[in-house]
Amino acid sequence: MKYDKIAASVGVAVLTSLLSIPAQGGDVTVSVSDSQGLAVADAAVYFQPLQGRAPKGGQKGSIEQIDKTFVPYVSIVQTGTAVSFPNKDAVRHHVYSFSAPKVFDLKLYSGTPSQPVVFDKPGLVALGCNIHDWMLAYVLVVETPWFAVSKDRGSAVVENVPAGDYNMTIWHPRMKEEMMQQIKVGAAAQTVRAKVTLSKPDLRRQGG
Ligand SMILES: [Cu+2]
Repeated sequence: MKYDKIAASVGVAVLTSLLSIPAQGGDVTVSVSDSQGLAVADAAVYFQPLQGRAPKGGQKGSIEQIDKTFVPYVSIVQTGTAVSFPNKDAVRHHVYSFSAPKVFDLKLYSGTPSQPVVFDKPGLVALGCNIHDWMLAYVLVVETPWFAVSKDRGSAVVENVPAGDYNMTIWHPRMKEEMMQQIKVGAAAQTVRAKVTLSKPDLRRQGG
């Protein structure tokens, strides 16, 4: 996905509208667009409650290598999540991270390494491959179970968010810094529109 013209300022506009039927925990759809109004995919969105603490979690995740590309490009997981790295290619990969929240090294392998990687500290982790320099992906590790990544049409659906006040944070590889906004979640499903400024280049390159 290409975004060619980028506004200089960090512009943020959030608009909330109530939509659907009341439920115990409402789904919150965050619709992410850039300064030109184009849908932004691969934006990681998470909600942290202003009162109380988010329940602990940590599930299982997976990041595949397909056609010498990490799929998905952006993942968001809760602290404690075990992520496996299935290699779907005929060539071997060597996946690593030098990022402080999780330094690891999965030496040259085919198939799926037997031990998943447990992301046990919050923060941003960049992934690379020693063999294929252009391979790049991100794992954002957060201390909340309420998160999602936006799809091609810019929508990130955060499911079953209990009513209350939250800090909503949005991060994208092309944003200079995270965007934070306080939002009120009601009993009903709702949609939040968020405008982000993509001022950094896309660092992904095509490989051979
Ligand atoms: Cu590789």
